Amino acid sequence: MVAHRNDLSVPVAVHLHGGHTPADSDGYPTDLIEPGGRRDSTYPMRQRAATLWYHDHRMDFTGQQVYRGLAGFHLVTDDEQDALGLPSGERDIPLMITDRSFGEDGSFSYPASHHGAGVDDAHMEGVLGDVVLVNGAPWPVLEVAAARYRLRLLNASSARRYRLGLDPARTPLAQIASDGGLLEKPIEHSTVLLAPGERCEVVVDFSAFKPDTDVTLRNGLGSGGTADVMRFRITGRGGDDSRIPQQLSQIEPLSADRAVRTRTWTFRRALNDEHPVWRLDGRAFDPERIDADVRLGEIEVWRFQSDLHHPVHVHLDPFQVLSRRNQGPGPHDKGWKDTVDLAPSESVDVAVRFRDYPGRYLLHCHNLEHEDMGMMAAFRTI
Ligand SMILES: [Cu+2]
Repeated sequence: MVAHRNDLSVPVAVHLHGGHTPADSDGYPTDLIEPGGRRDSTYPMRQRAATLWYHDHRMDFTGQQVYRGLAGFHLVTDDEQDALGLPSGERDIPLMITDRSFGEDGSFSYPASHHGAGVDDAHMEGVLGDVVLVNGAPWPVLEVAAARYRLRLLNASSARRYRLGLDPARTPLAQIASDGGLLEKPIEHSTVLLAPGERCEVVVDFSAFKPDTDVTLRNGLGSGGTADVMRFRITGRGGDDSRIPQQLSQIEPLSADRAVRTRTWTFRRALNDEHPVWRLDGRAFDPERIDADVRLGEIEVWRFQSDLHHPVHVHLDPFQVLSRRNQGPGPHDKGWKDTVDLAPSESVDVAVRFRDYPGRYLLHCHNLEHEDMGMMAAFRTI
């Protein structure tokens, strides 16, 4: 149980992203904690070890409230993971990556709405900042020993996607986990792609670099102030008894032939009174409406279709990516996912199975401005 007390002057809603959480603790966008109020959330943590994060989910205000800081890590551990010998302690580093813009006085400048709820037409693509922050600091420097480190990468930005890689690229990024915890086997990447909401955990062996050198974590999709993310400064040799086992975990495949149905969800732009808006299945989110009933324990194929980039997030339970554009999963789709990056005009099939908790949950675009424009739907588990 976690008690959230609201000392702010605005209502908030708290969602544990990736949490396998009873419905009344999931942070539905209208389950508000009013100023001066308090709400107790139950997080049973009957789930695999994984890098979760909590963030605001208030209807129509999520983008600006997360922008101003209502987000943080929530790390789940378990015995399976602890026994593997991965880098741990001071060599297990959560890195929350965001982009922000600042006013002349150094305050956050959230441009999309100066008049309360919602997003104006000029920010249809979402809010992009011109400074990259890691754990709240602009372009920070981390001193590291010449040893293996586990980096838990989280894209907590409103709308920016990143392609992250080391410069110089002398050693691979060995991916060990994604949104829903450990992969079955590590995957070596030269760069990793992260859409808003996604997590990717990599092990980097800094012994590939000479002491007293700097290594930059770059964003291949950025330019100017968003091309660099942070730096690592190698301090010297360090003892290292960590390892990356070739078998990390076992994952039960949710195969399409066990699915009871295929459900299609379409993420597209629409017009509302001649204003462009983002819609899920052509409708704006209505917190009183249930858009689908789903039986607990059954496997379903959910087909997500897009017009442009949309990072699709499903609450309550993770899913497995089956295919993209009728081809196999992409290089960053392995393991249990709770957020999947849709490219323009793409169709992605995932297999999902909800467990344990009946109630009302969300799926939505995790571009926070798209979400605030109503690109969300409610499903009910029964
Ligand atoms: Cu979107």
